[in-house]
Amino acid sequence: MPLPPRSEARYRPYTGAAGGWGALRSVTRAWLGSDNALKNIRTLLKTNQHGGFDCPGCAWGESPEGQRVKFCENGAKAVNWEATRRRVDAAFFARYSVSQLAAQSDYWLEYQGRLTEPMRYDRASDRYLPIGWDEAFALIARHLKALERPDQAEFYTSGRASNEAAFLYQLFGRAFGTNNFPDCSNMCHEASGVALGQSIGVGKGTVTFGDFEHADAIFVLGQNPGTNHPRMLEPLREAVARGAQVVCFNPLRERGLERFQHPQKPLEMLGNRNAPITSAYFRPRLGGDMAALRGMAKFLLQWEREAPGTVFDQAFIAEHTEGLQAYLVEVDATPWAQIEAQSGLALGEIEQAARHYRHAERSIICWAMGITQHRHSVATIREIANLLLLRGNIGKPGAGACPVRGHSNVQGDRTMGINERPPAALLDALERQFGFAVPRGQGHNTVEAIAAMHRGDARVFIGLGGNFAQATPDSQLTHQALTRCELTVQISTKLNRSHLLCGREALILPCLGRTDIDRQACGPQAVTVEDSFSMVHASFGQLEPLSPQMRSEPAIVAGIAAATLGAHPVDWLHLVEDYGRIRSLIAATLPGFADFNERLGQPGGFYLGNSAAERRWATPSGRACFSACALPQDLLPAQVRASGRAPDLTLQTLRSHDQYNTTLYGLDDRYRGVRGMRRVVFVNPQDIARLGLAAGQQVDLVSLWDDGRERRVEGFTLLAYDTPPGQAAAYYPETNPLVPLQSVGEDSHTPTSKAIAIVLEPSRQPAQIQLQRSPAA
Ligand SMILES: Nc1nc2c(c(=O)[nH]1)N[C@H]1C(S)=C(S)[C@@H](COP(=O)(O)OP(=O)(O)OC[C@H]3O[C@@H](n4cnc5c(=O)[nH]c(N)nc54)[C@H](O)[C@@H]3O)O[C@H]1N2
Ligand SMILES: Nc1nc2c(c(=O)[nH]1)N[C@H]1C(S)=C(S)[C@@H](COP(=O)(O)OP(=O)(O)OC[C@H]3O[C@@H](n4cnc5c(=O)[nH]c(N)nc54)[C@H](O)[C@@H]3O)O[C@H]1N2
Ligand SMILES: [Mo]
Repeated sequence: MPLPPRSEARYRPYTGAAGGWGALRSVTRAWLGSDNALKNIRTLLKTNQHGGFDCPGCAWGESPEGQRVKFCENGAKAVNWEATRRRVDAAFFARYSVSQLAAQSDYWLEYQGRLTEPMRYDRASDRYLPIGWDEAFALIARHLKALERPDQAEFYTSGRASNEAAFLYQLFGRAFGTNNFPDCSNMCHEASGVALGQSIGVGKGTVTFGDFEHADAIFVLGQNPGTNHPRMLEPLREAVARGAQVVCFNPLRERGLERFQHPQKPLEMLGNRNAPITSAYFRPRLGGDMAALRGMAKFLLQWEREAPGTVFDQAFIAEHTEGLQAYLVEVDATPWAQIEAQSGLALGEIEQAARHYRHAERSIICWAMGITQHRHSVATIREIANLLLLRGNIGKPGAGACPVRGHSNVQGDRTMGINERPPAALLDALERQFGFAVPRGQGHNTVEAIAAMHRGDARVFIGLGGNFAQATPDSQLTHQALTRCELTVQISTKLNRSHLLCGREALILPCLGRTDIDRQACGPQAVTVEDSFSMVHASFGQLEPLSPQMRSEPAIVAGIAAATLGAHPVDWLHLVEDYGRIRSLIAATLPGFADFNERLGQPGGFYLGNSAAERRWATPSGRACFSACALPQDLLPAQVRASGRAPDLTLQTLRSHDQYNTTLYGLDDRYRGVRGMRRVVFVNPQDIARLGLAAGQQVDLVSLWDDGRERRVEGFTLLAYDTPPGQAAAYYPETNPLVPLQSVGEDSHTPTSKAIAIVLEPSRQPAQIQLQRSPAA
């Protein structure tokens, strides 16, 4: 049984810079362990290059001038992980029953290699057996056609799917008759899309890469770029070097945000001149950002009243916005005491942040999951927009809103119409182009899809990538939901837990990844993706696929569609012979894609444009809208209070340095000092003492929610960590069983993965690790 290499469990605070030798060591280890080392080094050099492939890591964009080497530590790990030679084939599945596989860890499952043949679950032997592609498509068609209503099918998408695959997938789902498109963005930046749509009329970021070179201040809220968007550290560092302010809001002192060494500049590493990144670092309570931002607005208002016309951009406000007066009334009505208590920051700190904002002519505000995964995330992001509007910081160079996206094409998938609440304009365009009626009702988002499958209302689940079982909240309930389906289909590159939670019937359909050469009838194909800056560019796979049995995502979607819909106005199989044909349809249907195929030739791709960045406001009133929203009365939802127990702590679930979402590359979290383990919970030493516990002890985490279910994860090692009192952290996905399905963001329906009320209980298991000196708070 191939076992991933594992370091001994250890915890020792990290003192180095981010990047640097540690990053280089880690990449080298990944290469040597990949069994494909030389090839992968050549492959890496093609990452994000013109004529190469788009990094399957994060959605950060490229500098238009272009550096020579364009990958980072975690991009290198992602490429290596995909480009393995290990295979999960028929022989593998003959060795292990599904129950035996289910007993393995998530880490072990993905480590086994690439899925190389289509497989069908055989309930009698509890094993996956090989199946031909045509037979697999026919099986799916049979199940879909047997449904009473098209809305009994769920079409999930993860954000690695290319534009071409996503466009075909949504077209097929709608031709079949449903808008049930749950997707990973429901768990990710949904709140950003909703809030920005309401405030400025477009649900995307307004900045491009070049804006980072002109900003006087860059705010980074609820984001850990050192791990999750390492290529962002360079523009941040350059900003500081030219005298701009980088201001962070994060309850944890994230190493990557404090100091950074460029691993691609060896001389700098030798000289050990690690560059500071932040000029100011504030540590709010979990969910406290809205209060902190409101406090900043209150200071700005006070200063504007003291010297009218010097703080607010009155000309911009008059020409472009509405709702200022109502907003200022709300700002005045928000008590300082509530701001201080809810933000967890001292007024002096908020004042300092407000000063940085006031003194910057041009500010960018960036954010990620620390902002979007709360109950009041939409209101918080609207408060970010309020602050930007007060100083005219949208639609001028060096300024704007920057929700930093996660998956490399999550933004593009939405642009392509993966949307359970599709705008009428999209549906109209599809009907005009294709001549069939599309469903107009709302479909299911991720949380609604789980509930529907759990009730038995939805009976077929198809996953275009991702790991639905582990990425979603309330794992126990979600796992039941999947197993209650008639059919579950996973279109995947690697084995994961979603393949082991089979419906009555189940299929694994192995697909090509970003690094693989994709050959169709008309020759090798490129796919396209859109980054966080709305730049669309082509990606060409570079490696010979491990098996001729693997198919591309567009080819798989077309195969399912052709088998299900039969004679149809869309000739699915013809389209995938040459992806240029799919792009022509995209160009004919979606705004911004005119001459799509022709424009792909441009190095760096092309800019889709953003109406707000041009100060055109696609809101009902045609103006940018201030929102006048009170702070939440209480950060704890009523169902926690109704549980009858007082929480010990609020828990956020986050990523380690060695993971990509549910994919674990290793068990280390270098910048937080953790090695060889993941079942750990970071708690402030004062809290550990207050709760009568000891660092190193094993504890169970139990979440509080008044619905009669117990949600518990067992055997976590308690680590004393520098986190603000009351605010704990632990890794996702191990803690997903704790997130109640009903605990979602208002208007965004995003699981509140960054604020879970928990109690700690001593575990029955003995401690597993030797603790070395733990950091003081
Ligand atoms: N290597 C790697 N890269 C990735 C990913 C990966 O797993 N691995 N995932 C990709 C995806 S899909 C996404 S969405 C992004 C995620 O990128 P991030 O959003 O950076 O991911 P998280 O690990 O969830 O980190 C959340 C950060 O927000 C802070 N935080 C938590 N709650 C709060 C809060 O209430 N207020 C404030 N101010 N801060 C808070 C946490 O301390 C942490 O630093 O990364 C993408 N890139
Ligand atoms: N508690 C908690 N839960 C969270 C989060 C959190 O912070 N805390 N974050 C949320 C966020 S931001 C997100 S985006 C979701 C992520 O949710 P998902 O996107 O569903 O999950 P991933 O872990 O990225 O999916 C990994 C799997 O994708 C498949 N895969 C990889 N590359 C490809 C490819 O090119 N094509 C295909 N077809 N398959 C591929 C592999 O089989 C791999 O096992 O999780 C969410 N869940
Ligand atoms: Mo994400």
